[in-house]
Amino acid sequence: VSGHRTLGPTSTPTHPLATAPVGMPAHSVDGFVREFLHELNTNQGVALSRSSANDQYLALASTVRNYLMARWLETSRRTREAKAKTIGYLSAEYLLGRQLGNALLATDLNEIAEKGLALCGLDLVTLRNQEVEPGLGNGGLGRLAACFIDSLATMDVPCIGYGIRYEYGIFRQTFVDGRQVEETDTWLALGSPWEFPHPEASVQVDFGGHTERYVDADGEERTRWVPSWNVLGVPYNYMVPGYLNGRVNTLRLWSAQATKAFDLQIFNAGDYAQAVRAQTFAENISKVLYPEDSTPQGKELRLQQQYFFVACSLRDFIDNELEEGFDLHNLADRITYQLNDTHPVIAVPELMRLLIDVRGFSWDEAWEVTSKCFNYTCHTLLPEALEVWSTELLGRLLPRHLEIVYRINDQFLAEVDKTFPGDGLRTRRMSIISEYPERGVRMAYLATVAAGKVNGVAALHSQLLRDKVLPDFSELWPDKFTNVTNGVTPRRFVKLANPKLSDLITDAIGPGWLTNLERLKELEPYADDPEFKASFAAVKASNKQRLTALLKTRDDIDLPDGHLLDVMVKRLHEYKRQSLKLLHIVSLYEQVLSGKLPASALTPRTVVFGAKAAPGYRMAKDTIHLINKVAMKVNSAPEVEGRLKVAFPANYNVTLAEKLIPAADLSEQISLAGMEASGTGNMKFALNGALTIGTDDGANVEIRQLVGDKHFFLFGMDEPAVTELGAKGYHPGAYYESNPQLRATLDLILSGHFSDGDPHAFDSVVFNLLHQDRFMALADFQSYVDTQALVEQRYADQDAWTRSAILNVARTGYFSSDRSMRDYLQRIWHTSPML
Ligand code: B1N
Repeated sequence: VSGHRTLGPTSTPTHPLATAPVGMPAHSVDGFVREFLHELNTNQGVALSRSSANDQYLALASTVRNYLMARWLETSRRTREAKAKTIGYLSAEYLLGRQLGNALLATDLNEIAEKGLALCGLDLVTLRNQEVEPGLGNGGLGRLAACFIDSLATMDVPCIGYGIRYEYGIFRQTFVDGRQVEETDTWLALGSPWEFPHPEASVQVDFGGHTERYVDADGEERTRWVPSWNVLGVPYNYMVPGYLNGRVNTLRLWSAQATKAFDLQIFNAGDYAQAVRAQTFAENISKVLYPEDSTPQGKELRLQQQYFFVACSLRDFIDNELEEGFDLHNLADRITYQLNDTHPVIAVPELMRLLIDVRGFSWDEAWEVTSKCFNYTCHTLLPEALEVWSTELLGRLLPRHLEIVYRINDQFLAEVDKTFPGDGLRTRRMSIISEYPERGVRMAYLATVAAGKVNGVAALHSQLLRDKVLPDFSELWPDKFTNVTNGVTPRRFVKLANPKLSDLITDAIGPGWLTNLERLKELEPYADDPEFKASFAAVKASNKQRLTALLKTRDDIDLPDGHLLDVMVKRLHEYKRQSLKLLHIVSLYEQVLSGKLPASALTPRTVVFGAKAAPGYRMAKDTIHLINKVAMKVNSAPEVEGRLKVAFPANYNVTLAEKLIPAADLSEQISLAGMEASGTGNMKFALNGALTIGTDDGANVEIRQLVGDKHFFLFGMDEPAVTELGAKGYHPGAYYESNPQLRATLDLILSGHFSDGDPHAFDSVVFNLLHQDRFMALADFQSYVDTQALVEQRYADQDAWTRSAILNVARTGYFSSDRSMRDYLQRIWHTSPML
């Protein structure tokens, strides 16, 4: 299975169709109906009259797929022929969301499909709702990868996204008595019409064993890796269609399988059960996505996953995408790998190994190539999120790679010593190898040493990355560091998620903005146009109704009419401070309950939470429990009836985001300043006309600069203030003592009011806030509730609010992931779209 596959016909084709350019089916309702019924009959093997909704969905998916197929084949032919430079996006996560709607949009087939299906007595929306989204990511990092590959395809840039085909994606969240319970995500159970497996192109990946020195035929001393076990990587290809431009790039996800050799060896020895176990062992590698966002655990299987997909991906490009005989000294002319955080960084020693041990390069030649092929994006500042692999584990799983890392480190530290002679402290600080608490490989340092460019994901984050995480590196190589602020694809998060707003925008400024989002600026004058404002408000109201209907059927949640819709959706993490939002809710409730405030003084408000907690993250799970318990109490309290509601639909995912975000009035972006690298939900909300209440953190900083202070609710400490408070000693208890409203709020939770009289039910969350509060929620409490009062004042003037909402849309076109991709192309990849 290794090396070049035999491709193409074995003798010269004579049929005219065999050499003609691939055709494309015509766009007509009749043609569509014919193809749809054909797929239903031949693929699903059912008649329309006997078909299930799932059959119909699958038939529709393959019909649309067929329209894209000719373009896919043509794209790959054109790219090879042009020998164009490809972006190899290496990411352990892709949070794609549903595919059908996007494929219909990219092919302009939505109307035709709707009409054609209606002629068959079917409803497009119903069929779209059959799709189970592939949740192959945790949160922002995985969704960003999905947005980026969409933008590259739309901008006609050759890109292959490489990742893992997890059999089970992010867990399905349910609540039992308000506590999170995880269920496995069986996204493949009803069939997966968007993937194309290619078992014949499988790649073997080795693990374990030891290394040996030997002298080759030329008398050169060389090293060989003698691995002890291996698995097969089977590629599954997915289409990544550009928006109406005929380009279809590829996402290639790898699935692990046992190698035959491995199975047979054991089977021949007579132990069938053991052979099956071997298969299970191998297939475990791509079995399940690790559900940790921002706080990876150093688990062996995770390292196996990382090496598995990266080894497959490098081999795939070198063996199958490049023409035979290509001189690998020039590899950087044909591919640039983007490392999406440190998860794929093992690719660096893997490319070195391929070039040296397999291709016979010298160390220096190999480093010359490798150091031109990689760039590294860092997505965090949290120290516990920086991956360090113990040398014990790495040496056991990948002994040759550990040797290579040691040598990279020796060579690097020699360079440091040359620049800063005798500065032993500095060399120790900068070493890729850490010594405490155990000897380990700092993957972020390895990435930084190997990368041509290192970037953070928002201006503030990139600054802090230089100043606080990698200061020695930025001193040594100031030009290596750059920023590319994240973005989101407007195709999914404006056009698909908010069709009514999209129509309104097109009515005002004409078409074309969806691929040139800065054109939203042309909406600015409409912020003072009464007719436009009325239409804009009507779109928001209609999106709220759509959400109300969805939450009723999906979660049996009743959303009241006419409320300020206040939304906080993101992974549950202490640094994001869902607990601060909760304190605000309890504070409002407490003031009414204790008679300090008449209920009539509250602006009718519904707070919607959406958040998954990592299954092993106790504090996060306890916070979910507390939110649900507060929701139950508040929602049934007559004192705040009609004034305050809390909704927490379970299993927040991309599909729900597409309905929630367009309905929101207020976007909660309240992380402790300096902790959220960027955020991307913040961008989606602003683009859909929600106002932000937020700290001076991540991309919030840039959102506020663009929309203007008057149209953004800023609160809390900024990053220097946070650092200062931390340095002088932070004592959360002092805020409790000195702030009566905060005290009353926490005391109400401690009284057992939300836990059927049990005063200890939420000790973990409350005592953590009182005694530790690593993310300083209590310090920002007063500023937060004061700013929420400003929100209410502003919301009372609906006209002014709508004006601000329109200006948020008009001024945030910058956050298109098309712009992010342009920035990567110019500052990092040094390449351009195909002509
Ligand atoms: O990446 C997003 C940013 O917008 C967010 O601010 C940032 O928190 C997020 C280990 C991560 N950083 N690190 C991760 C995910 C999974 C995992 O196993 C870390 N995710 C982010 C996009 O830049």
